[in-house]
Amino acid sequence: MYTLIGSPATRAFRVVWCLEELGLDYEIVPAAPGGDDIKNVNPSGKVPALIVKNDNGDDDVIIDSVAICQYLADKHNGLTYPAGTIERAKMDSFIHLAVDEFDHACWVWAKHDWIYPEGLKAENVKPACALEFKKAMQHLEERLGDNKYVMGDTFTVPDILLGQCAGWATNMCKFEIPDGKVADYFKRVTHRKAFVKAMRVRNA
Ligand SMILES: N[C@@H](CCC(=O)N[C@@H](CS)C(=O)NCC(=O)O)C(=O)O
Repeated sequence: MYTLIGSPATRAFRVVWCLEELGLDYEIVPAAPGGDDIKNVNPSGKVPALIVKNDNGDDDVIIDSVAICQYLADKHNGLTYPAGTIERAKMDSFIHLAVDEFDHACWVWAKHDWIYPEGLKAENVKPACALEFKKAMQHLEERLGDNKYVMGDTFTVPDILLGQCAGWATNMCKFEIPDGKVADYFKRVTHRKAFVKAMRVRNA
């Protein structure tokens, strides 16, 4: 049984989706960013965190959604490839695409839309984020080719990260997903059973 700290409306959703894909048992402590529940385990106050019981029965804590998803994937032997293989390196580079280009554009947009106080919101940052996101869409389209998922027929951790970021991008930032291969890809990942279950958990 894993304990996930963080509301599923945040990046914690990635972990919920990952846990559902792997068929694992978990409970959620729907802690708000910056609150005591998360600050007790992560000094930055950022969610999510995962509490894992170690062999001595003590709690270990993993912070950062990508580290958590990759830990679960490695430990439960799904959604990934063994370390030291070419497939793993290629998969990791898609993780960086998700974090550097997708997550970054949405996160900076959010900071300049509703997170920063008025005096810190800069003009033209949000259109710049929209441009960065558009470029990321082109990069994904080129790298995806005719693949079903980013690594081919196998669904892996970066598909979860990209799928969650696409939801953010369209619902929160109102960025556009181009019709064609990329839109079809996002439809495919968000029609998975585990995604639908994770959405039910999120909306409960
Ligand atoms: N790289 C981290 C980022 C975590 C993060 O920024 N989480 C947001 C909520 S989605 C948060 O807690 N923000 C509060 C803050 O930045 O102070 C991850 O992927 O888990």
